[in-house]
Amino acid sequence: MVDNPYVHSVSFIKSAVLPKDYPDSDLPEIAVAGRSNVGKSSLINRLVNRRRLAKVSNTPGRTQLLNFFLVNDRFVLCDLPGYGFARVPKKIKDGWGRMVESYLAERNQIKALLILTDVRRQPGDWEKQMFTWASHFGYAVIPVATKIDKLPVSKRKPGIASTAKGLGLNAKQVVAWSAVSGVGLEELWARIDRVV
Ligand SMILES: Nc1nc2c(ncn2[C@@H]2O[C@H](COP(=O)(O)OP(=O)(O)OP(=O)(O)O)[C@@H](O)[C@H]2O)c(=O)[nH]1
Ligand SMILES: [Mg+2]
Repeated sequence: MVDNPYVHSVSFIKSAVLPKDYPDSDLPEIAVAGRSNVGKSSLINRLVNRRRLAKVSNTPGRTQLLNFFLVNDRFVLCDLPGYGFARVPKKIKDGWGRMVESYLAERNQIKALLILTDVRRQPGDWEKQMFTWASHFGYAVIPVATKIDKLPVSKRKPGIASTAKGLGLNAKQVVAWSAVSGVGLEELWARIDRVV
């Protein structure tokens, strides 16, 4: 991948499920949340300019642990497992809820939650739940509409507007994003800079 002016170093720290296994760090942390297959791992890779740092898959439910990455020796990104993959057994789904909820509740260094929604789908109760959790725990929210490249250019603005409306926001608050074309990269870095 070509050089990305925002990144000078990045590394995988570790995976974890339980709080006792979270990395020992007091750097500001940013969590990446969204439904399964929405493009969380792809967003991380594009953001830090690495093809295969976070595992990307066509099979939803690929990321099943909390994965932590150190960026620019300045902040930590946490790739959360996707919510709501239909073929995952109920027991694992309940486990997902507990894992993510205890992470959000106990990880004091979280500064912001990136909430991803596919621009082609209306945000639902789950996304609203994440907004509620974020404000409950006092985290900034950075809403991101992913896969904008999948819409023809003429449908992009309306797509963002409808995502924003579904989240109770105005269009300017939502970052239009494509991990394929790099749309949104500058905007997302600016928002991250503001919180870390
Ligand atoms: N066209 C397009 N495809 C994307 C984009 N982002 C992700 N994808 C594709 O969407 C699929 C899922 O991407 P992932 O990044 O693995 O999604 P995820 O949210 O991490 O998925 P889980 O870990 O299963 O929750 C892959 O086939 C990606 O190549 C994007 O911006 N544009
Ligand atoms: Mg993933």
